[in-house]
Amino acid sequence: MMTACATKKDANDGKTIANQLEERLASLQQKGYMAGHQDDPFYGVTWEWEYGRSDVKDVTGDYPAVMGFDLGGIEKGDEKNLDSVPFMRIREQLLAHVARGGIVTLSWHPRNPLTGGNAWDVNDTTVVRSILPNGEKHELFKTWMKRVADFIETLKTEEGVRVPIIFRPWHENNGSWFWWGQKLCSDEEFHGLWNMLQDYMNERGFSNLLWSYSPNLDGQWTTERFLARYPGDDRVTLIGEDAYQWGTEEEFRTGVTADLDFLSAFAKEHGKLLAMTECGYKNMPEADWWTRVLKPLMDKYPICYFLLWRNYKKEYFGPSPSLPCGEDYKKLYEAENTLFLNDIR
Ligand code: BMA
Repeated sequence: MMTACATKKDANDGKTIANQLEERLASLQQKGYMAGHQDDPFYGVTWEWEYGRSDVKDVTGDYPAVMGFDLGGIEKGDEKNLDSVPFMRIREQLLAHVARGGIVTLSWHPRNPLTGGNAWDVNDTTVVRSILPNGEKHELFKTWMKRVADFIETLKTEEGVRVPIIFRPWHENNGSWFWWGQKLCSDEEFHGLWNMLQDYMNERGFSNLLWSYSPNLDGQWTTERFLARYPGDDRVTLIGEDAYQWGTEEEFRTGVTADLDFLSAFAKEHGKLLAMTECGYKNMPEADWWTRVLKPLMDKYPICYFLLWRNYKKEYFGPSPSLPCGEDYKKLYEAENTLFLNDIR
């Protein structure tokens, strides 16, 4: 079991818990790629808050290998996150997944620290500047980072050992729909933002965090453009692609192919892991999309995992036995190169 392993290795070889997670991801990647799902153990297309339940498990008989959770709201001291999931429940289910040998990832959609709006409040382009040192909201943002850190601090095994976590802040930053997005800050401000959070987390001693840099589906990367906001080889372990099909299938295929051609070459050259850190097709209009569109794309690249976004009844990205796409997802499950919980522990 991974918990015991992580516990033992904590003081082993000078390797941090994040180093060990990196090695585990690299070695699992040799076997295939892991299936992931956001908010998997909390609710599904037809149910909510049932312990032990998971739409992925209902469809395949197994849990996804990777589970994703979001910290949005923790910065304000809220009891529930932006999608109404109690943080106590996140802690409990994140630790349960690690204990059964699974892998976990955290994202954070913090509110807008300048306007008080949500993460998608993009009317003001001085938000990032305002929270950097000397900015009018710097002190406020320090308390936000502290609350995130205080929560992460509690993510420990029963033996008191910090658990390995893929941490993916400031994602989709090449788009302009979050207050940390492309048009909302300069390259320099974005680096300041990334470094401020990472340096603070490092000061807090979180060597269990594996940092993922995950821009959105772009389709037009050049090295110059990518490097302009890339935090740096010393700051990133995994390069992610967040990619949804919003338009046509052809656009999705072309864009993802261009991105993964670029990102996989970059990752190889820089010794980084690669993953589809968010993906899907909202409310699955085409029952065979996973095996017909997504899988053939992913098969061409050395990705560690793909994370489908949450299954909320009005807005779902994963499978459910109640949906036609459930059958297709089963085929994904049965494929040799897709890994679920039982394949990785
Ligand atoms: C978005 C949607 C929102 C949700 C947000 C954070 O993609 O699913 O409903 O609040 O992610 O999870």
